[in-house]
Amino acid sequence: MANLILILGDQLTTDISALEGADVGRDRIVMAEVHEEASYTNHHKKKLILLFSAMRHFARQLEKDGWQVHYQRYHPDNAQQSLEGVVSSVMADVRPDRIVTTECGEWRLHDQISQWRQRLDVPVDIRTDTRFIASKQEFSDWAEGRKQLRMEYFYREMRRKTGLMMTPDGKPEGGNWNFDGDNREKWAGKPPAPAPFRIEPDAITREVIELIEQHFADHFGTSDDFHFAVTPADAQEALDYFIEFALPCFGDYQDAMSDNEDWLFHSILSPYINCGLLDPLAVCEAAARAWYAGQAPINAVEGFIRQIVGWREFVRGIYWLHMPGYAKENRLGNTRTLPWFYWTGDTKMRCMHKAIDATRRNAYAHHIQRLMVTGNFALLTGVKPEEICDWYLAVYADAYDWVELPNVLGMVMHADGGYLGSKPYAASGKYIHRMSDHCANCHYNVNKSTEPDACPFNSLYWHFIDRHRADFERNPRMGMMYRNWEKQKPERREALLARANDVLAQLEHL
Ligand code: FAD
Ligand code: DLZ
Repeated sequence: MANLILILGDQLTTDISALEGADVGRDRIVMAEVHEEASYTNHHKKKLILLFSAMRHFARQLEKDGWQVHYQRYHPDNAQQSLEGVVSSVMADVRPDRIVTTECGEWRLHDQISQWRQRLDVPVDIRTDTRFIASKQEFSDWAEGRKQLRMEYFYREMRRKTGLMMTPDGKPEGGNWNFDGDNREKWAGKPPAPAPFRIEPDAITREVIELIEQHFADHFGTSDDFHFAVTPADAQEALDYFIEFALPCFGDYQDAMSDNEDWLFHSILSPYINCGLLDPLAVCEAAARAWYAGQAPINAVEGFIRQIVGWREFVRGIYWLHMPGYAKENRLGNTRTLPWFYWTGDTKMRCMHKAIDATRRNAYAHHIQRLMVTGNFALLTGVKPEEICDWYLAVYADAYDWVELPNVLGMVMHADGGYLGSKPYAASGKYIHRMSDHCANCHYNVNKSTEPDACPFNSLYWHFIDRHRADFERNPRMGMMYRNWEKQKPERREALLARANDVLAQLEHL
């Protein structure tokens, strides 16, 4: 009898473990565009287009390869609007021996699928997702007994395991594990940033764009100028383009922000890596080859590889180690509602406007915009973690709970009490000024802190430091901030807190 193989929208590779040992002539593959998955958050229109189009292209390829694919296209009148609904209706037809699937990336769906054995009365084989370098078990073994988890140490394990940028005698190439200190240049327009890689929409993608415009018009963002890759071959071209044109400068300008360049030297590969169009290890191997061939410097290549085999694997490990409780953490006791301008970009703060507007247009903002602009602002103003997490889950083409949640709740909001990061990335406007040219064009003055036209980040920073004294005063990495705060005259401290309170009172109108 046949197996029913479920392939999810972010599992679009023939190497997916659910297909291992499958029988082309016998087994039935199920893929489905369903309302429940398309609407559990206000997904950016471009994310929906990317996933539905990539799913359709993948299903077509599977059929060409001889597989029998039951593919449900989205329609609001479909009888089945959930994955469970589609699977159970196909089961009625196929009467499979078992359901086979690869573990999914979200607790919400994982919890549902784990109950299918009882609910659908069929064995369910949930296989390890071998696209990750560390399995959930390996991460949990590594974490066992450690009081604090630090990415850097986990990253070294992953370098050893993969052999990426390692010498034959087991040492890191270049003599250091980490070249992050070299990756802090401001970008002043030179060298010019490469144009973003583009794929023009084909007939399938154009049809999906129409579908999304028709049925998801109220979702965040715009579908205009959709140019993401939607097949493995196109995503491979995007990778080749990055390696040739952007990787050489990726390290130097990794932390830079620009008023008129959305993408700078970033790879823009996360949407493809996360949905299966690119394999993360193959991406790192391509970067390493560029270093061995002398085409990119070590600070760029090591920095890039660290993001993927270090941060990406680390946040995923933390997610599965601590879900579902992790999503409810709010150790700083935040209560503020997310300001409305996160959805519109309508704010006079130039850096915020630029990051949100790029997000709205592209379903993309680079790491420093996410961390030090929109994230930093939410941290300083004390936004409720669940509201800022839902925003990040909705607005980016690469957003899935397993990667978004630890980045936002842990790295940005410090809501897990410092489990993921040793100190909050709180920063004043001076950091944004140092790393970008936004402030020159801003309504607010980054060199002022207490005046009505002062950059809001400046006073908010000190307000954050002051109100969280009990949380951070004894943190060795924060001691200097508290000493600097104490050094200021009482009148100055009072004026800073008064300005911050004014800012907080008029948050929606900044
Ligand atoms: P590059 O700058 O070119 O980096 C290369 C690759 O490294 C990325 O493609 C990505 O796969 C990986 N990477 C880098 N940093 C991280 C990280 N912190 N965690 C996991 N992977 C990383 N990444 C997502 O994939 N999905 C998310 O939903 C997501 N949400 C984030 C939210 C916040 C608040 C922050 C601070 C970071 C978030 N990240 C997320 C991580 C990172 O910002 C994005 O992976 C990166 O911006 C994607 O763009 P890129 O492909 O051009 O990355
Ligand atoms: C994110 C997403 C969306 C928007 N739509 C679908 C869908 O219609 N069908 C599907 O199988 N998967 C979709 N996904 C991905 C899932 O919601 C979920 O995030 C991942 O499968 C978790 O690994």
